[in-house]
Amino acid sequence: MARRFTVHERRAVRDLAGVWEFAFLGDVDPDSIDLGDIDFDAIMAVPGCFDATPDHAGRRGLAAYRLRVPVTRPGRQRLAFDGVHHWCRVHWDGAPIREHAGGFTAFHADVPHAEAGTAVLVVLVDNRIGPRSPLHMEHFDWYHFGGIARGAELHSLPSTWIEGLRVTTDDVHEGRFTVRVDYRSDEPATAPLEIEYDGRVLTAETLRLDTSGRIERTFTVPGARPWSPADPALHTVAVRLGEDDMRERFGLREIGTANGRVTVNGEPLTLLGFNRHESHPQFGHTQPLPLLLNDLQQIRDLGCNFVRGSHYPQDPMFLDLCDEYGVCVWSETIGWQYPVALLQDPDFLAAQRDHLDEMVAAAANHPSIVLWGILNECPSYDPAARPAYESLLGRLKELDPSRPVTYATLNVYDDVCLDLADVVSVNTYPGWYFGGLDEVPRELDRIADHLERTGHGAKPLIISEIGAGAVPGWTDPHNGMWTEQYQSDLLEATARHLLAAPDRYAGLAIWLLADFRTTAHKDMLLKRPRSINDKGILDEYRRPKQAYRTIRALFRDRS
Ligand code: ADA
Repeated sequence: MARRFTVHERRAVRDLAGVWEFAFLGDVDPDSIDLGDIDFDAIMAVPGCFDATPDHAGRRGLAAYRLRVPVTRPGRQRLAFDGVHHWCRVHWDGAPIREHAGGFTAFHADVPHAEAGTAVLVVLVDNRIGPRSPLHMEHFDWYHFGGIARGAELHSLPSTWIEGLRVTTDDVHEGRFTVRVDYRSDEPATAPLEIEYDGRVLTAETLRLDTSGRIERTFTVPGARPWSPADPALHTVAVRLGEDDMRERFGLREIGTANGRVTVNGEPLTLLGFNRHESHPQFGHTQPLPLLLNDLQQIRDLGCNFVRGSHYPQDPMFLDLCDEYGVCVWSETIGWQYPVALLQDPDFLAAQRDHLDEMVAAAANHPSIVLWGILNECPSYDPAARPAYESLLGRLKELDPSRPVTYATLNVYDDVCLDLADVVSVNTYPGWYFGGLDEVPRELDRIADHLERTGHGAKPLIISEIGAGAVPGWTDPHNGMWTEQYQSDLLEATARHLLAAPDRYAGLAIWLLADFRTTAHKDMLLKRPRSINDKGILDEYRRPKQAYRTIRALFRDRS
């Protein structure tokens, strides 16, 4: 996993990023494919999205990637993928070893034993919308790119290895935290354990290990600097267990809610920022480092302290950078207006749950993540959907009781699940999908009044989407819809209204940071000039529109 620090120093890790052999196979059934018959007649970047490249732009179907990998340490091998869209089957020397569905989360594929030499890795990747990838749907408002979109690595594991490492803050003021190490071992074994914090050994002991288990140790480091957006202090924990090791960066901090506000270390913080899609005309869902840095620099330049990762888990490197820059993140599972029938379908829910588990496993140590979210704009107004909300929000609480949970509702007035969320998050488009500019303050008041009247007033309220389309460069003397001026006026009205009442509005995520390609579905295209959702204050190449300057002035002046 591409991170801002070295995760393993003892464990042998090979980065598989580079140019792989490639074949686009088209509309065929993966089960009918004989790997030996594939003609790898092209090459493809990993990480990368094949349907964002000129040769395969917009094509859907099965593709095959191949790489010859040197195995230098015999024994257990682990292939670690950070995200493959939308479905894949991984083969090691011709044998299938793992299937995975859902593109925005990490997974791995293990080979229990490999001899030293060269292994042939083939990954069948399917970017079609269909039953193999139950989380993806055609009518989402974004284009689903396909491919090995995020990083890939080969790990050679020793006979006892660390499976996961979690650090949680117990008391930010006392500097108390717990380190939880999940391990596996081919056989029961005795192994030395060492836990280091910022280069200082906190414990060194010898342990008797079973074939799998969890080691938990709590430490107090008096005077340890807490993490906050104003002072994003980070610490490193390094765990060495036998011949294996793992390190993680974390921040000591507590997130809570009180009196209608989100709190960081007990202090209320108004969350101000944008929704962010991971999409680029040339790279698809792949996020090259300069692009991530660009986004972070513009987010900071705007005076934001908040990003909603719409509508799926964001790139691990983006989260690392948010940790460092002190940007708070709402991390949500993939979702977009799923119909109620899907939310009642046990297979779909099982897939959502697996995906949610993967999101939390990969991202729980990031101090920047202040909120977990699920199911953007799904039918939370329909009692038939409530069990799905109960189950997924409940699962989040079970996996991580330390963070508030939320979901963006499309219809707050009829919502029947608000009691299940710690933070009420409302998507609304006054002045765009309904009413004119004067509707903006009216609707924002109406929402806050409604929540107060219906007994949800004590919960923080985040306006999780609001915005207007603007065709880059478009002006007209009427300042009509799609002009940069209209977008700027609408966002100005929104920001002024919210900034004046921090006790009523705990946060704002403007829709949208940067423009992105939408789905190829006709219903959506007819509402999206250039096939682009253009409610960004940046265009898809990150060039600022007029609203950028407007919001920058308002956000930066707020203190
Ligand atoms: C919804 C949705 C977004 C986007 C937006 C829009 O609120 O959550 O993903 O589709 O509308 O641009 O209309």
